[in-house]
Amino acid sequence: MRKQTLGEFIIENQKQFRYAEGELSRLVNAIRLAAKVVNHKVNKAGITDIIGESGDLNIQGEEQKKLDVFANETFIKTLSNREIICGIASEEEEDFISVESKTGQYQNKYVVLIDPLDGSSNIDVNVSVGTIFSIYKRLTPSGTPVKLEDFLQKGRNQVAAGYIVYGTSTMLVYSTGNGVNGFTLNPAIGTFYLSHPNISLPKEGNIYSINEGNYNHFSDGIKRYIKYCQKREGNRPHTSRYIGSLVSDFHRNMIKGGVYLYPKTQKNENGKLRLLYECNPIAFLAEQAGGKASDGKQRILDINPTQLHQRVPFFCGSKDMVETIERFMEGSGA
Ligand code: P6P
Repeated sequence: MRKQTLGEFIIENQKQFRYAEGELSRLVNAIRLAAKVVNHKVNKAGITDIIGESGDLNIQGEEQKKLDVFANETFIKTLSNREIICGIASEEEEDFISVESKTGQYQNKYVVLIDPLDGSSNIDVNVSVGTIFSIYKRLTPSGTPVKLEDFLQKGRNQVAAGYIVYGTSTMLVYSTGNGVNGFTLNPAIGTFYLSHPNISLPKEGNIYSINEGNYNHFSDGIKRYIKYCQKREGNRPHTSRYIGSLVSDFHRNMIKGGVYLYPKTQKNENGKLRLLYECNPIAFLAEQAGGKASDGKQRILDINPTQLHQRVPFFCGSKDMVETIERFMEGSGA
């Protein structure tokens, strides 16, 4: 039986979208288009001059690779030209961007936060990378320029979130609050097909993803958890898998079960991952699929943001595994 396309899925599920006047559908369609454009470039990165350093530094002070710049510009342009959003924030932009509508007003109701190309340090070594997006309704009055408060919302206010993983195949995985669905791109015809309906994140798992190179800088609780995973007692063999690309590590854990950890370290005392456009959207998807996401103490989606690019410690994936980590971090062990 032919698989449903993303376009058909959006129309069929239109009624389920909160605020279902159709803008959110158009917004997902705009993300679909931008994803195809970026995918085309990512797949050609090895044979065009776009690979490698662009010479610029992004606001994180990191070498900005040309694909980073291209992905950032593509998503901002595609999302801004569709009369859907009134503001956008990006990992690659120091400040948020107000988006006027064609009438010169700011009637559109959604704001988007994106990490346009997460894991970009992997590009030159042909390892998968991803785009992460998070969507909210604005809080400030329609018809006025957006304000920082429109972006500094708790993750539980998200109306939609998702990622694109540019891997062995390109997938768009997203949720509008009614479960998580995955769509795989058929590059021959440029169409996304529903390949992973109603993704359920296994409650248990035996894969842990962490950069063990930071071991000496982890808290005692995290060190004990890593040793617990490495102990082979009974039928509990854990496997360590770390791609160095959040979207890819999380996507695998969504399908197979497992947990991703980015604790605080001496170098990153609040962890490395960004709350607003990495942790919140991934946490939203994890919970929608039956998983869990915490900063070691509290639910990620309950954190009250204070800065656009703030970092938080991040533990996300199979519910039982996240809860085990929380117990190790409070000192009570497995
Ligand atoms: P480290 C990529 O820069 C990223 O934000 C995530 O995609 C990835 O999981 C993590 O950082 C890798 O960080 O410090 O282990 O290289």
